[in-house]
Amino acid sequence: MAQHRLPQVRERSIEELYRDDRERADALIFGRRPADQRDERGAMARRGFLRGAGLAAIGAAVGARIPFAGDMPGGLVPAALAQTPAAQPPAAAAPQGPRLLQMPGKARLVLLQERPLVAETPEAMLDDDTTPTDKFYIRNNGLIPEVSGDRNAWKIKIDGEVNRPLELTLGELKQRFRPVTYFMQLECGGNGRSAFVPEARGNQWGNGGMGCARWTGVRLRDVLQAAGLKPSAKYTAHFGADPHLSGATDRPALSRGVRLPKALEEHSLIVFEMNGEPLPLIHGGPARLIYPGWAGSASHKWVTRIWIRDKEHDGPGMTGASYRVAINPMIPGGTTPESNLRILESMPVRAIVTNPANGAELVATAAGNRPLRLRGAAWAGDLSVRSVEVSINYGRTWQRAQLGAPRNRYDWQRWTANVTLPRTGYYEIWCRATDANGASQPHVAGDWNPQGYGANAYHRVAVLVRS
Ligand SMILES: Nc1nc2c(c(=O)[nH]1)N[C@H]1C(S)=C(S)[C@@H](COP(=O)(O)O)O[C@H]1N2
Ligand SMILES: [Mo]
Repeated sequence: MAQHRLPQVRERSIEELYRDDRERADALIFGRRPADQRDERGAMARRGFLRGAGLAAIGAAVGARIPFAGDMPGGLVPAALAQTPAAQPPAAAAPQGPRLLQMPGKARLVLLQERPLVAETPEAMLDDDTTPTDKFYIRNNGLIPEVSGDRNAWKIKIDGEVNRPLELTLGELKQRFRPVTYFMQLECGGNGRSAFVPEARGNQWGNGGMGCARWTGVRLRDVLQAAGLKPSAKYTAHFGADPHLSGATDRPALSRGVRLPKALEEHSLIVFEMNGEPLPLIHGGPARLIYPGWAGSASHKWVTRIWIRDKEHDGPGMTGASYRVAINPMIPGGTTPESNLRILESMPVRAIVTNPANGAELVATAAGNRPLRLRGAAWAGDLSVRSVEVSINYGRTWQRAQLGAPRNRYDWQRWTANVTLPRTGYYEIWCRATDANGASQPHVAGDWNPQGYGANAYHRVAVLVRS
């Protein structure tokens, strides 16, 4: 009987494939020589889908053995290639790979922009129960202000629709009002943006434009009550000390606000400590606002003035398509009248895998499989998270994770799950959360909007099990 012999193909990881021959790896996966189209390749890959690449090519790229290949949606880009640059295998990223932040007191975050300074925390760096300050993402719209001298001399003015305009130093603020401490998540409105197809304008965040720190400050509502809110008070307007990118000091880099009910919540704070230390300059010290659960742009850093207005604020970052999402769905990539856009407030539900890291290589047990304990976090803006599910077979079946309770409202919720990867090969761990209202995450980013807010597609992590 003639024996059928398959050619001996050594299985290779994506990392090896790219390290050996980047051009060929691109060609294998993308079916063309994209030397002059690498940016497009990168952009498409991050969005999670390929144009016209076959499963065979993907299999070849990831080392040919994909135990759940039959469950893989057509056109899916392997997560090993589709995640944030930092999480990609270093060899793949080498030529125009991620630039990492180099800043005293900060971890090597992924630099998304230098001016203004924007840096993202790779998901696997969000594995602590409370995000350490050095790992916390950075988002600036303008320049970093120069602050010197006594922190307690920092002044904050409250004016507008109040009976007694106040100007308080931080020292006075600490004396007059009771400090409180909460674990609260802060998330950039653009977090997840890189999942939008077509690409939406702005920093191409993965899921790491967020962190959950321990914040200490005084309640904004106590301060506003001391100033005496007039019945006409409807909205806050925030101003800070950071110069506009142009260097002009009379032009705010950003000036947003919130509806009064959010400002009066017990968790809306004027913060002066982060994780038990004086609030660092890069995170808005000496003092900043924190409105947990809402787009991070409301949480003004280096805050100097809170102007109470009788109508929706219209400062830089409040008008046009800035921090606005579509009311009725719009055609992705198209335009929509301003009347169909509303201000982004509470952020949508999201879960991330924080361990293992994307691209992890694991060794199979003697039994040929690989048990794996997954860890992650989930949060849902103003809401709590009801459940988190994980899948190892491209979403064909889902398994419920053990979900922890928040330590206080607006804390993120940590989760764990045990899975067994049945044999050697390439896998993707997918996770998704459902919020207290029953809303879950979409497979691909939905609700496209011109500046790309609120994308909360599933987080996917590539894992290779070797013998
Ligand atoms: N004064 C000022 N406050 C600001 C910003 C800014 O550019 N200037 N950026 C906002 C945005 S868009 C976000 S997401 C958060 C980021 O806070 P962090 O840099 O401490 O992570 O700060 C907000 N507060
Ligand atoms: Mo942001």
